[in-house]
Amino acid sequence: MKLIDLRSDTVTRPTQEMRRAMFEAEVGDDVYGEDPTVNRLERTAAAMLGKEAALFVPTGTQGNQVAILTHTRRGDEVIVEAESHVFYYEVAGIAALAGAQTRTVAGNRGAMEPAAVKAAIRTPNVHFPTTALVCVEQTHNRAGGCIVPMENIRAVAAVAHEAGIPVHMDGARVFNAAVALGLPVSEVVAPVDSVMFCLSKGLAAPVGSMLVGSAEFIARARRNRKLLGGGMRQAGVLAAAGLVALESMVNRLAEDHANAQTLAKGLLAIDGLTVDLETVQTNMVMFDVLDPRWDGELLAGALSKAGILCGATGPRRVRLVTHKDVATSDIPEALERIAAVVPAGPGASGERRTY
Ligand code: TLP
Repeated sequence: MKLIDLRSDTVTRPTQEMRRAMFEAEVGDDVYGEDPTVNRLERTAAAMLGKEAALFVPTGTQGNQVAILTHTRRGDEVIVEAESHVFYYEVAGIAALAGAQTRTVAGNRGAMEPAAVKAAIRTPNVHFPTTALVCVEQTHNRAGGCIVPMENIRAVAAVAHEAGIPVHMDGARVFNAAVALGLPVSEVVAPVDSVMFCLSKGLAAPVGSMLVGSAEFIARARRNRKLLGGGMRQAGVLAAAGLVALESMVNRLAEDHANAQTLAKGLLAIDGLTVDLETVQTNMVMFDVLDPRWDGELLAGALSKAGILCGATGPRRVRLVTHKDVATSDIPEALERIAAVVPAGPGASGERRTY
């Protein structure tokens, strides 16, 4: 049985072109600033995003945490959306690494009300922490890959900037947003001060993310990357794949978005499942199981046994992610298998799967 891996776009494997570029990469010691391929990747990323400088980091999590560490001091407060990756999935790094406290603001499909962000900003008071940073996420993972509207990001950034507070964007999938919006990525990130984006998700590089911002910010971030153990040496072998990702893998994200649409519409036609089609905007599909015999983890476990790898993201919710290693022709096959599993019920094995 062919496995159709819809767990995440993180599972994408490097292309032949990436492997060739990695094999041929010119390298040096990047901690000394001497790796020409890393330097080229950092210049390319900064130019594409319209910011002054960039830093190559091993993971998206480290990129976000380096950014937060660089923007804050111990005892500061960081405003985060309540379902954001930096808050939900980064092992409490904001507390454990930056020593900062989080203040969550509820979002609507990832979008925080600017008025709620304004209300959450601390005024000077001997009792209060200092609000040092506002974080936004684009696209929003737990909202199902929704695009946070540009006017919302602009309004949230305006509220923060009026109070002299910088804004960091977790843009792990910001290129998905740019492609779906038909905008240059520089425009999507223009309102914010720093951005982390991943090379290793839909763009299919094997490893790596970028942190982008002002030259002064990136110089300080470089020290914090070293502090967190992210100063890599001949990292050009990895950066080479990242350059191919930026040069040749961005436009094809539209195929993943089209596949997600087909998948979502097919799921909606299966009895016992529901999907809010309005939330299917990029390469993710979140569906809910209504059939009371199932819950999200049980269904994700049964689907995975049927060769549709996926995970639960809520009590009744399963996430499917399209990416370059899922072909358009895999979608009808996936739907057929899902349509066979759901009416059959969970059976005895009771295997559970989150992600
Ligand atoms: N997300 C992963 C899991 O960690 C949940 C996934 O499969 O979606 N920001 C966002 C919005 C992300 O979705 C992720 C990864 C990261 C940051 C972290 O990136 P990595 O995995 O490179 O540390």
